[in-house]
Amino acid sequence: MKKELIEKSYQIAKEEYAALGVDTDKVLAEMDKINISLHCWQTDDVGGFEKPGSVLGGGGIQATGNFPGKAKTIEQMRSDLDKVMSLLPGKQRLNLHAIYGEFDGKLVDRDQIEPKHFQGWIDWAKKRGIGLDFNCTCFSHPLADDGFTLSSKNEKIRKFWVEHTKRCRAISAEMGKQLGTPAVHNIWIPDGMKDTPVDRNTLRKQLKKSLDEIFAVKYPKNHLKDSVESKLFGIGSESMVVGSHDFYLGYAIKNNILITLDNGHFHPTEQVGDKVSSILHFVDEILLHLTRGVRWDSDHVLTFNEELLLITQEIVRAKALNRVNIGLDFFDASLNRIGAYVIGTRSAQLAFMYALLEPFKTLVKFEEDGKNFERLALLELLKTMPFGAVYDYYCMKNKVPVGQDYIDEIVKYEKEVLLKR
Ligand code: RNT
Ligand code: ZN
Repeated sequence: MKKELIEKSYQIAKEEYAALGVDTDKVLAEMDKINISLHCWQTDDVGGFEKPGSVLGGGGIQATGNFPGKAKTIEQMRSDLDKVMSLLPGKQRLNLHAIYGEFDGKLVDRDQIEPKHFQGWIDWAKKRGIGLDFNCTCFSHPLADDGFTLSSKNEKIRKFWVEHTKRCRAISAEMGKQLGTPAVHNIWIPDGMKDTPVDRNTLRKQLKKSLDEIFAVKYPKNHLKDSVESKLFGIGSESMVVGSHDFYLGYAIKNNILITLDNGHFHPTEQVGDKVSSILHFVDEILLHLTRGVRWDSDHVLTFNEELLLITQEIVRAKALNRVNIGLDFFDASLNRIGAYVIGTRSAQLAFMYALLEPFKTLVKFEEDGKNFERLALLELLKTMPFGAVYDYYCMKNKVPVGQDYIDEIVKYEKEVLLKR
């Protein structure tokens, strides 16, 4: 797109927003504080590097499709991530799973991993001046095959996963320490039952016991932030998930840790956006897993839709941006994975920008005065305001492709790199 056109469009947008009392330059400055943590698993369908050709196994999460070009080595993954970041304005973080260590062709089981297996990633992040986040991987493993990990009644299995998760926290703390920005460590486990259970209680007691053992080790807050992620149901855990929302919300509040809100993990009529202003009264921070569920927790590529918007609007309206850690969680193997990555991350940025461009004071005044018509009318009018021009200008300022120019870049990368793998 032409520079002059982008600037001209921005000037018009700036004036239009100013008429509503919104300062677009201030919004652009705010946008720089929105650091989205890129989920590394979009590059390889949650495969990881434990052994050559690792694939996602069990756990009720699925990547479907076989688009060519999936990252098969750490080098390929890093090249993909650099490409993605070169097409995004602002600064990102990287979110790793434990299966993405540098194991040098040796089989290092999950209860044996150490910070040294992630030193390469720490150095990589340091070079780019970005932070890292981390996740224990309690799936795609023989000891997760019977459907229970941290809630297992089998002591050998439970202990194995406790050890794994403890090590993951140690690795996260090391990342945070070396990089000077706390790593968020997220715990998600697949544990649940396909058919009607009769002893939910003991399973939840086991999970609580495991978490207590895991969190008994303390780390400085500026190195590590702990978070727990619930789920309503998964494939194979339709009747009960041990780590439900009630369970983890209670645990997070009582133990002063973070709660992860994955918007694919609730009943479709439940709105994660509505939860923000409830939960933030009781926990210091939350971690988001932004995704798009189509009929179920399908982890489709994030798009700029009303569900996402409500989440970003409620965070901005509550002035809680500094208490929200933004993560993404989608993995689609049916289209160019790098393209999918950029679409989803740009959609998230756009949704935050849209929320920041809202004339909040005016809308609240309407609400307080009982002017419901005026409130709804303005909310509708905002949908056709030129926020795209503001985002384009933001991209230009950050020297990344504007508008459809990023499509050409992805197509080129597909031809020159992805299709040659
Ligand atoms: C699964 C959870 C979890 C995973 C990632 C790979 O339903 O959303 O966050 O998607 O850890
Ligand atoms: Zn998630």
